[in-house]
Amino acid sequence: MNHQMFCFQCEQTAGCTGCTGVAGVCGKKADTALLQDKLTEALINLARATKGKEDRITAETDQLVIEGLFTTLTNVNFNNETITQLIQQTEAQTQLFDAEASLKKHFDINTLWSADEDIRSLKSLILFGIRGMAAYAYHAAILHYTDTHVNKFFYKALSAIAAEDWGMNELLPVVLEVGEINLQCMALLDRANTETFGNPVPTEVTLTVEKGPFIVISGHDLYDLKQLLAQTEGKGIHIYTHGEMLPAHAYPELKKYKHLKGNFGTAWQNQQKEFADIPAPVVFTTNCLMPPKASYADRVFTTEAVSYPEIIHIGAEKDFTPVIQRALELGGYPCDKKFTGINGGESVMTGFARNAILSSADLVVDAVKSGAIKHFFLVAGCDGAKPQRSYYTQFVKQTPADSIVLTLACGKYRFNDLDLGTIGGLPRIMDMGQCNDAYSAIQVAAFLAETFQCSVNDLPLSFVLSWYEQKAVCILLTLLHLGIKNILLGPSLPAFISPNVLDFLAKNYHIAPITTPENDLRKLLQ
Ligand code: SF4
Ligand code: SF3
Repeated sequence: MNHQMFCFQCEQTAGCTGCTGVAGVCGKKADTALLQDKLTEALINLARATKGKEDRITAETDQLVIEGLFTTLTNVNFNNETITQLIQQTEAQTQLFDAEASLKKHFDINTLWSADEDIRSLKSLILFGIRGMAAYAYHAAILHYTDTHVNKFFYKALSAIAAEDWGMNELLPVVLEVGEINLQCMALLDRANTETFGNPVPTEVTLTVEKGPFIVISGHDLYDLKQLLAQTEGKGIHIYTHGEMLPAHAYPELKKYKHLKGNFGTAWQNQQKEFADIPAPVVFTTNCLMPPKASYADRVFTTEAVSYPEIIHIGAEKDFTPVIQRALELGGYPCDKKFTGINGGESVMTGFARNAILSSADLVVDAVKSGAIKHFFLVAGCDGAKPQRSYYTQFVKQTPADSIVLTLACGKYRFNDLDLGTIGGLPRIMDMGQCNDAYSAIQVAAFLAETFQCSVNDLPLSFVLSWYEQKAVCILLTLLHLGIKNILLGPSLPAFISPNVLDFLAKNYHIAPITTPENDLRKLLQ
């Protein structure tokens, strides 16, 4: 492999095969990609060095592994300086377990990229899956929720990537175990979020921005939003969510802040256009950060694992003063400014997480029994730039009037501003939250299966998923671990799935690519 870089971990990878030139489609430059590879190698070496010395692993070691993995997720960190620091810290930790580690043969990630395609495929599923899971573990840890099972598994999975003589038989169980442990990790984050901020309640969120200074906050980290809300209270600054932060409006401990006003913009891939001329700063707490254009780079701030060269980073002390000052300087719009979603809607609903839906369980069950609800669709996952993604808008528009669309993650911006009406008081589109709230969807599916005494696969419930980055990979593995069949996946299949692995998934789980909304709906409603 003589490429300047090699990365194929996300859906927009060049030519649907791999980013290999001077920069990836996401804007990650070759030198940054090489440093991320080096960080991954260092994490694998650390995991191997802990073997037999697990009792010496500390909270600091766990945190480093989690942060290191999260840092290499798509659209998180473009900063060579912070990645280099993480490599150094990881190497120093490795020395604590194995002083001679530097003398021994290091794992070389190129052996992974150039391995037999099925081995490369399975090991990539493990690596990308744990990168996604690490993001969830990171958010939970910020709220002081950790799980030893989850943390231990990172070392096992990292070591599996380096296992030299492992074939399909050894690697496949680890792939499914990523899904199993990710379910525990999403449960942990669900507990962290709901015990800290309360159970989400259905909430209408306006897309209009009121006049005056405001701050836009993006990403998945609710703790960051809470700090920002507390620090801006009474300062005449309004707060608007963006992207995956939208479901924050539904949490009682966040919605109680009157200056948490609404949601700005749509999904991540539109940020370079949507942020170009806003008179306000934007804070990125996680993915998806795109390289900021010069037109708005001086208004962007990062925090936690997110970083970009020359962009101001808010450190662990969470002092948002520079953001607040920028908001006051910029001053916001002179009068209220109306925005709409991609279908022209002026507001969106969120907050239909497990607790909200299950507390209306009687309504749901009665509507199913009476035939008022004949089908559920989970149309969920990431958004992205490919034009084929309009499939998801068309699909939702064409779902029959006696069906419910459950959704989560940023792919919902394709249709969450549509008004599809209600069934027996329940809105036909219900936003369950962020990607990690796939946990809520799993709980609701399990409840329905128990109520109707059948398996989830026998419910009138179809999974129509969209993927972009590695969180979607770990969630998909969780669904496979749960034995969920007949998932439709788009807009295209991952480049790292080899034909044999795809064949295995198709035979055992009947997973298939999306086709057209008309075809797929016909098939799913049969
Ligand atoms: Fe390419 Fe995606 Fe990797 Fe970026 S993260 S370099 S777009 S495969
Ligand atoms: Fe979106 Fe980046 Fe995946 Fe959490 S914000 S779902 S793409």
